[in-house]
Amino acid sequence: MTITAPAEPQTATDAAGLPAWFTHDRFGMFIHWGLYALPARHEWVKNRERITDADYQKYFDHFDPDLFDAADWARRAREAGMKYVVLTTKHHEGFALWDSALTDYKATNTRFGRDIVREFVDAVRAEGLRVGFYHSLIDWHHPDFTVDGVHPRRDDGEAEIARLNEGRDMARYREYLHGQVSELLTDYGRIDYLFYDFSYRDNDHEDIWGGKGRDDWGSEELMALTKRLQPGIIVNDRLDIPGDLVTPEQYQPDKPMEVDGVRVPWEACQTLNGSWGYDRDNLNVKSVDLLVRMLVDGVSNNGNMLLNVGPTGRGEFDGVARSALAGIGSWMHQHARSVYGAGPSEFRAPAGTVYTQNGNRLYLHLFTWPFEHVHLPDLAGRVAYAQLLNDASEIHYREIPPGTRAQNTGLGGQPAGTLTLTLPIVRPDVAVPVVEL
Ligand code: H79
Repeated sequence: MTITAPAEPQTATDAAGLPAWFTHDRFGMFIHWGLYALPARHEWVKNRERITDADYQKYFDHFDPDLFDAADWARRAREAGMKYVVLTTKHHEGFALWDSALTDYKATNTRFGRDIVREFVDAVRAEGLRVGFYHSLIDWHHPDFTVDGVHPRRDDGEAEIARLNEGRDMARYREYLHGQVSELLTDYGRIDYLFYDFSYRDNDHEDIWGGKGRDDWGSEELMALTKRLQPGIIVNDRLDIPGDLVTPEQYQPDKPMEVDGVRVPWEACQTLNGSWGYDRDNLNVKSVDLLVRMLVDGVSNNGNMLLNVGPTGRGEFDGVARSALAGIGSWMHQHARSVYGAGPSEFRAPAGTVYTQNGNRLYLHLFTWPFEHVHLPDLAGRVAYAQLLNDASEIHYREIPPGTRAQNTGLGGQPAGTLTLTLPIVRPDVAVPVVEL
């Protein structure tokens, strides 16, 4: 087995104590790939459609992604402006994308026969990007993973659950879970990020709905193991114990997130069409404009965006994903400065706009394009120069100095302290125009 050279160590931490790259880089790629790419109708298909192991076996038998090219994935991530890439090493279906010694249910035992995780980490590092793993806590394949409920709810439910769980033993599953994580964090060089998914125990309503949580996963031990094998790794918050960041899913926070009144790093994971796995017939796709707005809106609220791609059963990004990534990349090419290293601003942005700030640079993102003027409260006397970011063309502005009495300035009676930009009539032809101040 070849041991891949670790990426250069990164020890600098940000205010939250996180490796600083994470809140600096802001934008990553999520990749959901597994046997569910073949049915091509959502990664939860086995559960949703109650597909038995025997019936699901055909996807294992026919898994042969001949067009898989990790270098192509990594290059498209970099060209989109993404700085880290997170791959599903195992999703809930239980299929391992690497050559795990602890199971036969793995990519290397399919017709395809290759260690996908190995090719992935090598390719991602070769593009200068950070390596992240997603690992499912849930496992619908493992014989020791206990059943939580029966569907539909029925009177003999308790007895049926007991019958289904005969011979199942979560202690043995825990050992398997920790063992597989050890393999992933030992054999693939430096890993920068780990996304565990997910706990669904309602600790406040155990009597109504138990579900699985920290005791089932052995979360404290698993977290300690993770940090011991990979010092400096960033771990998410889905082990039912606190993590290094919080991970809203397909949800866009509208303000900086806090835990116990303290601002915390967060990352919104988002899909292109609502599905994580490749979903052929789901064309409910977010536009490039919307995706860029989601990214900068997140940064303005101190968050990252982890944008998902679900490669096809042949191993490629489909046309929908490619064009979305290319569109975002062309915006990032000119506007990355308003994203990398940027965060919330103390200033109040006018309606329909979003600020991000990096040091003394303020970035005004215009989600709509006004007629000529945009009025920026409290900025009079504080701006040395203004330009459009896409082409560095100068933007003129007028100011009403703080303390000035209300007057007819020709600027619609704006309050003192307002700085008014004069924009060109024609909106720049970019997803979201940005003025740098
Ligand atoms: O991997 C992606 C999704 O497959 C996974 N997380 C992202 C990153 C995810 N899928 N669903 N969820 C997260 C939340 C779903 C919760 C529920 Fe349920 C599933 C509610 C009902 C079914 C689990 C089982 C919780 C309650 C019952």
